[in-house]
Amino acid sequence: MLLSMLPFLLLLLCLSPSLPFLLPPPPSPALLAPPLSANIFKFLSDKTSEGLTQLTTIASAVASGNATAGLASVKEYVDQENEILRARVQNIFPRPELDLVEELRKTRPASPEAVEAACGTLKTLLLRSDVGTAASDLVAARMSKSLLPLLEDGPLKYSDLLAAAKVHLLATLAPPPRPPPAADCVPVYLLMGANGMGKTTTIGKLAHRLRKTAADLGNPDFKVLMCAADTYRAGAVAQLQVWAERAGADIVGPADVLLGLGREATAEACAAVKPGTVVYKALDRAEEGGYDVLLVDTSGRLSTNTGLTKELAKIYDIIEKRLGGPPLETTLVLDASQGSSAVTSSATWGKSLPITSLALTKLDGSSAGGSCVGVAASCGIPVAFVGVGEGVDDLREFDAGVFVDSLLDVREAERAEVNARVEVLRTALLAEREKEEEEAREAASNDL
Ligand SMILES: Nc1nc2c(ncn2[C@@H]2O[C@H](COP(=O)(O)OP(=O)(O)OP(=O)(O)O)[C@@H](O)[C@H]2O)c(=O)[nH]1
Ligand SMILES: [Mg+2]
Repeated sequence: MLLSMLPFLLLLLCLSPSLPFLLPPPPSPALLAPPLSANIFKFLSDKTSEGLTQLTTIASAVASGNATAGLASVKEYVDQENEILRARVQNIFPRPELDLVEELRKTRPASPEAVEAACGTLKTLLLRSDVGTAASDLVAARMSKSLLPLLEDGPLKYSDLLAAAKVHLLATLAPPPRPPPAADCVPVYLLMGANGMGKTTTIGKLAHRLRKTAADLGNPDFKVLMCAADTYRAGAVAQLQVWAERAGADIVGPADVLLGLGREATAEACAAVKPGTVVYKALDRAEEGGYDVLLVDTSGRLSTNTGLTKELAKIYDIIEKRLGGPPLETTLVLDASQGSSAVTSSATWGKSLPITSLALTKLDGSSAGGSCVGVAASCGIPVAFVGVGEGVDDLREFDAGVFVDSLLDVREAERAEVNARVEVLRTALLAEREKEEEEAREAASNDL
């Protein structure tokens, strides 16, 4: 059975976009004979219509006894798929305002006034890209402060402007300092957000990603536990169960609480179990079972619902108390198209519990990713993940560098020079900060 599944597993491996592509030695044509081709057919047809076309090519190659050509065709297909995925991720970021970028590209500021004007243009670019007023003001002001001293060496180059913008945009998107997560206990991801944002799906994708990364790093036994703390919505536990199976994770739900108490786990009884009690049970299980990570799914709620917000805070408190420190991540899951309402809800929830990261979902749709990065900047919460589809592989870590390059239209040919300038400016910035801190310390000791 296992042997007969081998080509299918190899094909899955090849199609996985984040794995380095290692084409295995071609299996014998006999192994690719039906009914295995039916399995392959199902997998590819589940993907895209291009997959279907590729399948036909492979099937014809195998039928004519040329399996190597069939596999070569798979490789080509994988390369194409990876390219599409890369483009999809790139496209989630705002399209640069090319007229403003061109204006900046042509300037060679040689005076403080010209530097101010260039920073003003950059600010307009950020505002038009929905980065938000506060963040745009801050970046433009810091940019001009970094650039003015460079005038001593002559007129500025476009790479100086880009580099200054990049340094300060990255600083704006960088995570703020926060207390370290609890040590020596299971890392917990608590996912929260309004109804239908993609919490459960993100948990499934995250579990898969964590397990796959661990396996790539040589730990195929990485154990993920999911906690089904959405006891309100009928079907929510079953939905998470499906994701647990898909991702190779275990799950604790209200039924486990009831069974632990020797009670019957009827649907009615399960719905009556408090989410906090399920979380408590999951923490027990994670500890006893030596799990590597615990992912907590919560029910959808509006930030205006004070009762449900209190309940979320209670879940957070239970975790914090049990761990002796905060969860590793308290992640607010947002549908990327819900820009302004996201700012309001994150601000409201932020008063009840510290949100440490955002997961932006549905960025594969037509929604504007830029406004959500504006949200990240205005909420002061970094984006950790982006969802780019409904599949188990469709979760990406947010790359602020790629975002900023896309926003500023940094071209391939310019990248090395810009990044070199970024390093120079960053070093100068750090030195300046250290000097300021030193001066503050001296002033404080003089006051004593
Ligand atoms: N296209 C796309 N769809 C997504 C993505 N993430 C989630 N979805 C879809 O969004 C819908 C809602 O996802 P769920 O994970 O059930 O959302 P939820 O926040 O858990 O919903 P509630 O539990 O009802 O609050 C589902 O149909 C998902 O398949 C994404 O990144 N891209
Ligand atoms: Mg859900």
